[in-house]
Amino acid sequence: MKGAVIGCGFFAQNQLQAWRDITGVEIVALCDRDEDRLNASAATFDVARCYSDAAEMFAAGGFDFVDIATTVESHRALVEMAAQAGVHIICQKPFAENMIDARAMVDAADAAGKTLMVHENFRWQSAIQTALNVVKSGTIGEPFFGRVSFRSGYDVFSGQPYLAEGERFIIEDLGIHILDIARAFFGDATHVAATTRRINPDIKGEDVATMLLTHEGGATTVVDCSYATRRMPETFPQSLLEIDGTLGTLRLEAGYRLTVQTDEDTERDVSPPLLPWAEKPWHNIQESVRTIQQHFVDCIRAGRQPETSGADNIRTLALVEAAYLSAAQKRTVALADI
Ligand code: NAD
Ligand code: 89V
Repeated sequence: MKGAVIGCGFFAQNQLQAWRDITGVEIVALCDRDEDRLNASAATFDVARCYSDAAEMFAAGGFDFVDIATTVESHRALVEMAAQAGVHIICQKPFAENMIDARAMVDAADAAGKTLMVHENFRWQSAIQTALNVVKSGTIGEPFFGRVSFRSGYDVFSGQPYLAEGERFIIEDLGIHILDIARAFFGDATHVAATTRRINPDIKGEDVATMLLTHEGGATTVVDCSYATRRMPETFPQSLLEIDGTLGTLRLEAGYRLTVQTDEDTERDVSPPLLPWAEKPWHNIQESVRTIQQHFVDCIRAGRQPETSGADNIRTLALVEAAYLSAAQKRTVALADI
């Protein structure tokens, strides 16, 4: 399978590393408007075809899928271009700037008969997958309460300076992953109530968000995110879990410690492996990049819809929109109204 990557920035380096690990995949073309970044990635990953204009790259063709690793404002145009060109698409989160764009992107891929998957990788982290398997096995019974928590003081702005500049920050960039994890465990939500705060005076958007979700099955979850939490040991980029079920409880605690309490108590270390190209503390995220990209390829080969397809991710994006609306209007928001 031949692929092309658009966007050779901060995070694409992980995606390019992961593509090298996937059997039967070759990245044959790269595109970035920034020539320095384009040339540096082409040299590191030994890719001969380089473009500064995505339209030119699609016109030249010669690949089966495109990996869109740019920031959100370019996603709709690039997804539509890719659908027109008749290639499968994997697109970074946040999927779109708004629901109208997201729906148009899904429609474009459907009309072309091509797979569209969102690179929503946090649910693919191995610790989260292990916890999901425990819950799915029924060990703790019917889950009725959850907390998915990400609290950190890590400086994300040095690697991703644009995160300090947007009107929106933590819900759109990080909360989107944490909300998606809540969906993976508890299914879709019907209502959201949220509060937001900005603690760091040097950024424009909110860096603290607390969201209360009512799920279709009746469960309640608390999804809380902060980049203003100074705590040692620093847990970036771990998502911590508290899940209470009718037969027991599951906790994923700092340091990747998974405890399951039922009639029997178990505790295990579910630390992610450190891939040869990965670096702590990002190794948790980096491993999930390889897993989600493998999932994309497996789904195309088998003719299946990916778990985190565009159509699925619209429902995570709706939670983001609902949380911002709830915080702005200080009221509970029904997902049906988004
Ligand atoms: P970045 O700004 O470092 O890189 C983006 C690159 O895309 C830039 O080099 C830019 O020149 C290029 N670009 C933008 N629009 C383009 C266009 N139309 N044509 C060609 N090139 C274009 O950004 P980043 O930090 O790498 O983030 C990229 C995306 O990855 C964001 O959506 C971000 O939210 C996401 N991200 C995801 C994770 C994760 O774990 N899933 C982690 C970090 C970032
Ligand atoms: O995953 C992300 O989107 C990143 C980070 C983990 C730093 O929030 O932006």
